[in-house]
Amino acid sequence: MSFQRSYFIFALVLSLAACGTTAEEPSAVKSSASGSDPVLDSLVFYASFDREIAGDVGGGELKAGTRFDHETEKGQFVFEEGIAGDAFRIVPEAGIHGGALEAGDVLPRRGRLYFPAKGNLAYTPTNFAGSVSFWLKGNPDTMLKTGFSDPIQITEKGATNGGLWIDFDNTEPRDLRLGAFQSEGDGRRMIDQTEPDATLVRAKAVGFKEQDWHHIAFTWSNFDTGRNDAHASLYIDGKLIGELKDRSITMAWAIEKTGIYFAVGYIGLLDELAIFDRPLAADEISRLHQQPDLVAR
Ligand SMILES: [Ca+2]
Repeated sequence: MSFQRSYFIFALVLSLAACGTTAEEPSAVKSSASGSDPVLDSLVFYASFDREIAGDVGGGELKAGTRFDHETEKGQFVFEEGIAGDAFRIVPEAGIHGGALEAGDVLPRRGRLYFPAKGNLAYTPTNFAGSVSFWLKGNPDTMLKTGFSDPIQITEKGATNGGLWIDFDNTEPRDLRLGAFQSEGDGRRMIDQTEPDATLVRAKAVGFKEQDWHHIAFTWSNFDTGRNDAHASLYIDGKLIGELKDRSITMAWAIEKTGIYFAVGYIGLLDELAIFDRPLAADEISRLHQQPDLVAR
């Protein structure tokens, strides 16, 4: 180990010790890391929503688009450039850090915003892993207008046909769920989300209130291996809610057709969306919770 690296780890440990578990010094670790932070090094996509509905960092297309159901062809989609309508806007300084995306209404024809997944997600069809982190402010029990709402849904074909997502379900009060549903094909079947062993992690009656920000994160590994070794974890406000283990979960995405859909049917604020190329450790998820500006530029 080089002196430089030893010094960096020493400085990091000192910084972490100084920080404790409070959020009072949000930039302490980041400033000591100088770009060598393992969390920052794993970042593949980041949307601050500070100034525009677009990605700030990514290896693919950073502009957001809108997808609608085709008007007449069932199961077909229409992709449009840019943000359709006026349901979505950036509210300066309203975020957990800087500005935030405000979703004020739902779009017709199941319209939804997306970032293209290609280049913005470390997808490999033989062993897929990563993490997603973001913040929400809003009350799912009083503000949502649809049966289900997916703040994040990464998919090519649909939520339960190769879908990786966070949703609020249609129960009263609503649960927050992590879903990781295999795609149909090559001997795989679509799993219905009502099945008792559906690949879901559930935070029962999550109870978010209008005025409170909450940090949501999920990690996954060993997807698309073809073995029963997939793993996924859901965290809320830095706390591990639950895990999926020892399942076979295969997305089999055509990545150029896959979207990182966001604020789908959501009403409220969404901020600081970050995607990583590996399953972050629990202490790294905790850092993202404690330091909302950790990946900010
Ligand atoms: Ca922001």
